[in-house]
Amino acid sequence: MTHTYRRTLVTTALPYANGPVHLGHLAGVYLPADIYVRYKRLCGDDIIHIGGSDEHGVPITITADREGISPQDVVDRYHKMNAEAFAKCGISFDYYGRTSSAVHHETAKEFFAEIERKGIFVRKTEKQFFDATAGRFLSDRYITGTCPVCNSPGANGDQCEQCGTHLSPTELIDPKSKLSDATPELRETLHWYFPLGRYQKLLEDYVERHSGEWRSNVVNYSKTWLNQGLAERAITRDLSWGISLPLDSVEAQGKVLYVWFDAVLGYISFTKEWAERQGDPLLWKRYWQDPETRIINFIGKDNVVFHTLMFPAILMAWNDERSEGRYELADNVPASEFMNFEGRKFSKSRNYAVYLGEFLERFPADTLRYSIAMNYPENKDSDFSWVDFQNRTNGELADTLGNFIKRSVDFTNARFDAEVPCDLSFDEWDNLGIDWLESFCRLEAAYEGFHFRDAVSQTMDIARFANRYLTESEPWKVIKVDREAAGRAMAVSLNLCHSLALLLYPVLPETSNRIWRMLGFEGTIDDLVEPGKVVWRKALEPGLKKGHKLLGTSEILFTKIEQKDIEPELKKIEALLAEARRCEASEKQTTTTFKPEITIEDFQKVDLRVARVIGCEPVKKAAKLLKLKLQVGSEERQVLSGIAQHYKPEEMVGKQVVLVANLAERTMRGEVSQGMILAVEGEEGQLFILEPQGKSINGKPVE
Ligand code: B3M
Ligand code: ZN
Repeated sequence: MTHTYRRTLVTTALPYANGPVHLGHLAGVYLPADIYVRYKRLCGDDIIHIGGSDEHGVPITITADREGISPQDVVDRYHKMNAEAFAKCGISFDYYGRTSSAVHHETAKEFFAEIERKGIFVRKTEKQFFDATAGRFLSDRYITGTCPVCNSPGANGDQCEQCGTHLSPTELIDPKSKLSDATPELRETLHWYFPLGRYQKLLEDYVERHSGEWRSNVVNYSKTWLNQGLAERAITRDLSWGISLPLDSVEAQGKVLYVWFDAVLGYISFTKEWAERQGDPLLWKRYWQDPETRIINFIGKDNVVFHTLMFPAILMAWNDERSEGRYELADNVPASEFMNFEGRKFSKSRNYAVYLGEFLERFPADTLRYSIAMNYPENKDSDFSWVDFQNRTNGELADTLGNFIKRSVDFTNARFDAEVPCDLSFDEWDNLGIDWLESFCRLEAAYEGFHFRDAVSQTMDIARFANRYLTESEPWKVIKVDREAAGRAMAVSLNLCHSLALLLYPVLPETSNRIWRMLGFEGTIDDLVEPGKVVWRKALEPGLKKGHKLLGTSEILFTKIEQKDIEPELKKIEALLAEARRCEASEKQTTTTFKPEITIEDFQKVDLRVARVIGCEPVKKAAKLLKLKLQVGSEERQVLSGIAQHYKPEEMVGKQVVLVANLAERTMRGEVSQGMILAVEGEEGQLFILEPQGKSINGKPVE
């Protein structure tokens, strides 16, 4: 990037305030953003970090219904809990807002009204399920029924968790309202749609312009959507919780903005609230409406298209026909992959998670920040495990870093009267064995490229070097014969402590401040940062002069984690894993008992035939489905089968399969399926289709 910016605005995805944030959230979004922001602050950049709670949306009303409390109670509880956990973890937001605030409601309404005024929205009447008992329209998540693809009960109106197929509620077999258990009826309702297609070209240019710089996952997700052609998306819902439409008309009553339409605008509202708090209410405009500001949205991979397509499209609609007050689009959208936990995906619904707040009650924030940074899921999913956490804390933090700092400070306190014994020349510093300039360039490149694991491990290499230096110089022996040489070794060591305090600040802020204090500085490193002041580069030089007074005492920076400390955690994991497995097993309904007995006549009702696959293609928006064209004797059939994760379309063509030929025809995803093919499920959920062997058996019955 050749462009230089005057200031940077960092935003982090707004977690739903319907549950505590867990380590997966921290790893993917908040810690990397905080590391970046702290680094830039040390560089003297004008940078702010804006985040907050997403307090609308169906997940919140579902939690409220389940617990028998109001949605407001839910968001009050989790907003507070998450804000506190982040603070305890050292995530240094400049502002942490909430989308239930008045400023946010106004901002979102203003956007809606402006786009409505320009006539950009499309209105459409559609049929939607209505629960007559509860007197409410039902959003997708409020409807449950049997999955039309895999037949498992308890599928949601938007997706079957069992086979993963995305559904619309009308596709469910025997739909029921989750509110009352009543069978919902279809009623007409009017909704506002945002025509994303109107901005197709502009969005293509936007993504293309950044495709060399953005992460490939971000570019790929965005392009997949663009290549399919952007459709209209409903941005209103029939719900009582959310931001009501700023319209007086009867049709607008009882409707709220779709949560994603309002949530992304939260970044703007919260910047306004921050500006207000700075005593300069218009300051927010400099961060959103000035091309000289660099905007970076840190998110997880599941939020990509909302940030690279939908949010920009909303801003484009606002900017339409405007010469002033135009919003700038994000310059980068670093999306992480997922961090798993002990080899499995975090799952809130299964309670398979370690929550941030709870973790920090047991272990210090910096040890967590370090372990997570070293497992940052930058390009691929990573894993957090207790043993890895223990090893890194004990080995890298306690034995290497902590040990080095304490030995340096203690020996100086004891033998040199807590004073830096001598000055170091630049030559001496440069000849230590670290190429400072080169290291700095590499570190800076790592931070600027969002390669946080690299940045932190390079920093740790310097700590390792320092620890080795002290051990090998043996000042405790040398001092007996050559006090000056020992003093020189201590001056080097203390200056390395000074550099490390600064270099570690982005990832280990609390530790850095503690080192800073032991080195005899008043205040903290946080106090040093201010826009325009370059603190970062001070780490390049020997910053402690002869006679500089240390604090005179020392502290242990990291306590080792004993086996007994993590034993309960390991036990808990075992229990959670067992529970998750039980859940899965019962969901899969794998029974060792057989189905009830049938007669031969019953069996003969099923017409099984050998068929050959003569064509096969994927099905749009159904990640698990393949559409098969089958030759069955003289007849051709079309069958949809949930095997897309296990077989490629091209490898299916030519295979002989067993077809249930007299199954009633069914429509899913707008495609008819005339029968089903037989398959068996393997131990890890993989599917094997049955492939009868033999020549000239096509169309023959299987008996
Ligand atoms: N709350 C979804 C999520 O937490 C959503 C993010 C909003 S970012 C504006 O994954
Ligand atoms: Zn299913």
